[in-house]
Amino acid sequence: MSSQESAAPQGSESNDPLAGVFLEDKNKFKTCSQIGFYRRQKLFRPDQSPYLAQLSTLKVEKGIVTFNIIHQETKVTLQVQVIAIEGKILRLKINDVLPLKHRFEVPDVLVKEPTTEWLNISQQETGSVVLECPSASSKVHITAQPFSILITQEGKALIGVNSQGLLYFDHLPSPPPRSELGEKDTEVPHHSSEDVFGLWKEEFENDLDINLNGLSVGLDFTLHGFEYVYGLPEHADTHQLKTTGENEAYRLYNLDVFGYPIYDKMGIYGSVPLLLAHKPLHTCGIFWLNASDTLVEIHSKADLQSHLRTAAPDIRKLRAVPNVDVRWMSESGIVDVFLLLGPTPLDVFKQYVQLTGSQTFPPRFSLGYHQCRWNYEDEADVEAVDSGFDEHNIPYDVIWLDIEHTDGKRYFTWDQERFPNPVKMQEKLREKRRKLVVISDPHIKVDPNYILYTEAKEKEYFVKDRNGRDYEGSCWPGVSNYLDFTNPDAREWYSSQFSLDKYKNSTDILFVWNDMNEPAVFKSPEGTMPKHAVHHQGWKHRDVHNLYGFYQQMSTSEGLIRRSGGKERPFVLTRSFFAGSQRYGAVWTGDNKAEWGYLKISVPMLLTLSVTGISFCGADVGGFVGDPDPELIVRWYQAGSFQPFFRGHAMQDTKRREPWLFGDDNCRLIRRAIEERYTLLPYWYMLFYRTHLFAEPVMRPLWVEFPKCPDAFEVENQYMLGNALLVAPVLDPGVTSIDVFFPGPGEYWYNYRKYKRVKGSQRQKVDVTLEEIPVYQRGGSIISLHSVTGKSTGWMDGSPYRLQVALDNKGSAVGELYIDDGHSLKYLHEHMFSYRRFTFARNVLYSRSADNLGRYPVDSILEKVHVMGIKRSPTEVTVHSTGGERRKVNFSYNKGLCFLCLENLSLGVCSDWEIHIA
Ligand code: NBV
Repeated sequence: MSSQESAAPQGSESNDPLAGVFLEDKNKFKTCSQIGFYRRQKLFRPDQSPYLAQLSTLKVEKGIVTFNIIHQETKVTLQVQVIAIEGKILRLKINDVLPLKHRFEVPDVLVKEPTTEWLNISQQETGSVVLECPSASSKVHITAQPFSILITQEGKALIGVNSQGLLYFDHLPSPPPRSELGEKDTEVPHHSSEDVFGLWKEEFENDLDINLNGLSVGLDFTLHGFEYVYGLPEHADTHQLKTTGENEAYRLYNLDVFGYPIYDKMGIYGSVPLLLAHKPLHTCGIFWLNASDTLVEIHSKADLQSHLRTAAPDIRKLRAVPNVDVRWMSESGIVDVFLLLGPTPLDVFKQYVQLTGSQTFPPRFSLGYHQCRWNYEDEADVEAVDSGFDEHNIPYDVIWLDIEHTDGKRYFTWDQERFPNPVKMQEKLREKRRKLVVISDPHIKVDPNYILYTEAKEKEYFVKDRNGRDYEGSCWPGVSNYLDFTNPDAREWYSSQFSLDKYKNSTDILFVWNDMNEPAVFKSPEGTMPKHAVHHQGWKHRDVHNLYGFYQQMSTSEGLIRRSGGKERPFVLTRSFFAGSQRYGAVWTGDNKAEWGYLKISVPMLLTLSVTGISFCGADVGGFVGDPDPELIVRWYQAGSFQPFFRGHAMQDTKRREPWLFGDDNCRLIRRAIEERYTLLPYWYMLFYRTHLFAEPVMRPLWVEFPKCPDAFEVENQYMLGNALLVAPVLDPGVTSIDVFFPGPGEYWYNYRKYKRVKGSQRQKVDVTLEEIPVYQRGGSIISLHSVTGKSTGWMDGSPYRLQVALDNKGSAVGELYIDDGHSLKYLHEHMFSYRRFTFARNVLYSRSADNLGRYPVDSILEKVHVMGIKRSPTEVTVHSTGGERRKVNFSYNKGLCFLCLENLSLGVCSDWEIHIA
């Protein structure tokens, strides 16, 4: 079926398999009160914890502390483990002592089994034990009755665990018999009481989900002295997490929500169960390693003094206000939680990355502009769009093909009528050093003539239904089976499909886009796979749901690496993700709309992804659903140009929107926005290298760069790119000025394009025109830029550089530049890179190596240096190169702006030299 038939408009006939697919209807998704484990856990009231720690069972083995806790009514015993991990991380695991059934423990997300450190018993009394973790300068206070834990640092309360007594652990057996619930099945337990509250079954959209194993878990945490919490993507909501109301929670459940509502806590495409808490002198994090449906409640400044009355006296006096209380509830699995103790934001990012891995270092082309549409119809269309960019002198790097390029939505194939000669098409793109990205979804058409289907079926690589047959769902190709990416063999097999000999008509300039991998299933409850579907080793879909997209992207990215014989960096975009997805590529925020509200919310959404490890993220420029007016699209290009993943995309049946279709003036503005991206590419590339190496997010909320400045904690319409650029996108129509907050007492900020200085720690009304969005460079930074742009990033290889130096109030600045071949893994295996540091101090600009291991030969030229903040006109400027050579340099100086401009420098951008300003 072609897409023209498949893109059913709203309200189409109900016998149409796609009816309702494009319907924006929140009722298609569960609210908290429609979720059984939520209802069960909410019966539990705070301050009545039934658990008692049996401290006599406490033992320390290889630094790991283990003890039992007992449910005083049911007498069920659980085991608690407290583990100190190098780098100031504490891990807490709670699991059955004698399991009737093993619970799912999330595999493959942690990059390795964490290295443990020593925990000692420092104090033991009746009813309490204090453990000391010298490496994290913290103590763990365990109270027996009721069971709770308090982490302190330097004598101050930091994180309380179960301090509200909400530890929840479903024990087996407990629910009523299946016969009473109306379904025959093979799962375990027996019980006689009635399911009066509907606690063990959910009826939703004609699906009866009976979860008699009911392995739900939950726990509460108190963040002492904290007011600001962030994280927990993905929600179309503010960056700062808000207090949740009655029957409300942030849901982490990966769902395909077409045209998702904004300012909403419902779960959308991906999940990272990481929450960050910040106050002026401390940042910490809670990483809840659980891949099942998860709900998180947040309450601030709750008065919890009452339960502390029962705590040991030394704990009571440690209490600080204000507090944030966070309650996690998950449908299955165990309690496995990592407390990242900080204390700085960067420390927390490092701690998280140490556990889950860092952002993969992307090939340079992927930092350029991407042009996508559902769909570029055929080869002629691709060629026309590609040359349109050249005709209008707009740089771009990648053209994308959506589902219609395939033969009937059979991925890894081509529609032979529309794309009769894909290799030739790719070769033409290659000539301009451009690339192609094609889509590859996880559903596989049930078709005995489709080799992918027959092979996967024979090898048993599909997810099963509860009756043991291959699970069938409906998606783009019609009836489909779903690859079981949780099976390592299936992943390996899927990876191998990307090899050039298997994937017919693919070339090495073809990269991949994984869509619909929540997974999306039409006409199924919540548009996804039923929770009772069965995966590898018998795990239920409910256990692994949030991992599905993570695994597909893992397998795709490994496939692309293998295709190149282990030599090239892959590029894979995914819609669904989990903790650790940063290791495999980029993420985008799915089906947004061509409305100002969606442009506005793209900023907090991307900031949240960025602080939870996923630096390479972006939102569809222009908005996917609907038609943007010219002002909106211009503003969106200007914003997108300063966001990490920069792709224009549009839904089928929207008006064509290549930049030149908006008239000459708007086309000029869009060109300008894209050119600014290409000019700044050296800075972007360096930021990605640093996020890969040092875990620093590329796009940063102001609180990360100004952690001591409370005025910055709530700002989410501006952000920093690295530590040097402050970006204030225009997010509303028709405005002639915007309010910009310049953070940091003592900081200098310089207009990025016009060099005028503004002092920090103030708000200013800044005039704006449609020409550009306000961007400022921070005093004390040096950024590297290209001085000219070209057709594509590859085209600009070796093009000249310019340094933009912004002096701080001491007349100093520092910045870095990273260069390599832009695509291979040689930077990693052969030190084929050049990493440079530029320092400006006492009127001398130095160029030195930042890493002497680098041995990549660079012959690019540094053409210009611009210095902002030079207080008087120099009398002479000289260049000193290695080997003692000295020469004078021409300069111009603008007194009003304190701006010095050096041109025609002709210095090796990666050589050692000094520029002396006398
Ligand atoms: O493959 C078609 C679209 C794609 O263009 C979009 O980017 C994805 O988010 N896809 C969703 C499926 C259909 C959405 C209505």
